[in-house]
Amino acid sequence: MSSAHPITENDASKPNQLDVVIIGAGFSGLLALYEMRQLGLRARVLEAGTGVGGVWFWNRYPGARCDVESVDYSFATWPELDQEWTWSERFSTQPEIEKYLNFVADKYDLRPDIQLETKVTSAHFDEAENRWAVGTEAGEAFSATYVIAATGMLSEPNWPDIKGRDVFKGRIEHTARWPKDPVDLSGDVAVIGAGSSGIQAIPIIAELARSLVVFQRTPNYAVPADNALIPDDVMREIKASYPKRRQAVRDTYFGNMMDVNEQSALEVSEEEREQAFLARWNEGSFNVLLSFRDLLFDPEANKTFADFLERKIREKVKDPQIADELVPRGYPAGAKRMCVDSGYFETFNRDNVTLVSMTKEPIVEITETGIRTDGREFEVDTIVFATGFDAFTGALSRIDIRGRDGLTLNEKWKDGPSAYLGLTVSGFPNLFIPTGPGSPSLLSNVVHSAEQHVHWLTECIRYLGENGYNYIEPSQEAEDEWMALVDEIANATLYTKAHSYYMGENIPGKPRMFMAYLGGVKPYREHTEGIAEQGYPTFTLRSAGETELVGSR
Ligand code: NA7
Repeated sequence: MSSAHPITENDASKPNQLDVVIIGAGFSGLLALYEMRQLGLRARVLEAGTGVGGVWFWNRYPGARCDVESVDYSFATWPELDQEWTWSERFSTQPEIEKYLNFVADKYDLRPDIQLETKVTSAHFDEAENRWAVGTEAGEAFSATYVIAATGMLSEPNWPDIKGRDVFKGRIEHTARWPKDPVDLSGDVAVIGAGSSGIQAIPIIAELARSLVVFQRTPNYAVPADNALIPDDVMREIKASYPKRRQAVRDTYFGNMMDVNEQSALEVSEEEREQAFLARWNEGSFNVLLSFRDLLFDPEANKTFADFLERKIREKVKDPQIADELVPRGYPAGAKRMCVDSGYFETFNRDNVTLVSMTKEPIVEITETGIRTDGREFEVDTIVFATGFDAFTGALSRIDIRGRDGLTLNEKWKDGPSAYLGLTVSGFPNLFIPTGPGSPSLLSNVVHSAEQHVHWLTECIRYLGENGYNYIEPSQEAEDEWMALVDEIANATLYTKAHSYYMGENIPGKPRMFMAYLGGVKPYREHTEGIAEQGYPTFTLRSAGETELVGSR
């Protein structure tokens, strides 16, 4: 597939002079490396971790697993990989996903161009040179025409500012930075946070620990995963029809095989509604969210859904007072990220588990021996922060990114992130941000969306090369229009009615805005492909002259 491209002169004495620097070795980064090589470009992945996997490298806490079905939460790029790899469970565990990504790295011989333990700290665009200067924590310097910031939207852990964290004499871990060596959870354990990570970890920690105390700020809606091993014959059938399945997923709303019931929740009888919810509930995972078309649009329809979910919590939790604490209130069901659980609510029936509702009993401080609330003191050996991420912008904001005229990305995004198509940024030429803010990203099957972005940017870089260009930057006008559309679509839904990380609200001081495109992966793909087909009319394309057209490597 090699073709003539403006690539960096291949000078063996300058190994860090590249065509493309890719930051991060998760799903996006690995695929981007493969694709850049297919274009004949010299690319290197710089990855902070000691292994590949991105979010699936770092999030190795007990119970970590995906909650989109593995057969869809995987690369569609390589039909041969679909046949070769066999998922064991409907929702695979972190070790299996990490193994898969390592398998991909080996199968496509990606490792020679992946530099581990390399934390990128700066990326400055030099307009005269038409190159990005990329710096690392260890002081290494790289130079590249293009930067693909495959840093992930859930990669920078949120460490809330709770007084006394540094005085605690026991062990503190964060779900998003869980160590590779085993963590002894047999003693008294506290978990702070009850989002997806907490909800996955808590049932398992409860079984391991002598005692577990869960500090919950906002109760979350959770639906059962209904996880199971995938029987051999089912996997055979999936493999036989994989090409069709992969194709079908492209035309869905969320990028997975779930379909929306086009009825309104309000147009059916109460009994029919209950049956519809139950049928989807029994299918497991997010299916129940799509029981009716208007659950995330109409407050009244949403109320029927919230009531159903509340009944389910009360069925599972024996103590009505504890159930009461676990029932979410004050925001539409599904407007915060729905969690997918395996025995979460039932965990609160155990004698060794205590729930502390932080709205009533806030944490005052962490002490040398545990956690003190304004009413009690809990002595623990281990504190687990399951407090999530500085989502969408956290990883990028910690890199000193400077575009044209020295403009920093943090300055540009001080009122909230703005990215044309959620992938490129005006003022920051030749920078691509797979699954970036303003794209379907975390509001879709993120692996599907990562792949779509990487394929799109690969076609874009190919087009540039084939037409003698090496500079691309979206217009500010197009970017503004795009972000207005993202906002308009979000405001037509109930997503903006909850305090959530989608809105930046889990991080004090972060601008409040909905950070994903909610129009669905199919319209998004069609729109972005249309722009490519028209020759990128909303971008400035040019040749910066400096890099020579020297052909493929
Ligand atoms: P989430 O979903 O952001 O959950 C974090 C949890 O931590 C949530 O319950 C938060 O409560 C809680 N939290 C955050 N800050 C605090 C403070 N200061 N005090 C107490 N509790 C706090 O992150 P996860 O890691 O669980 O899941 C992230 C994604 O990973 C998930 O959506 C999937 O895509 C996989 P809050 O709700 O903010 O009141």
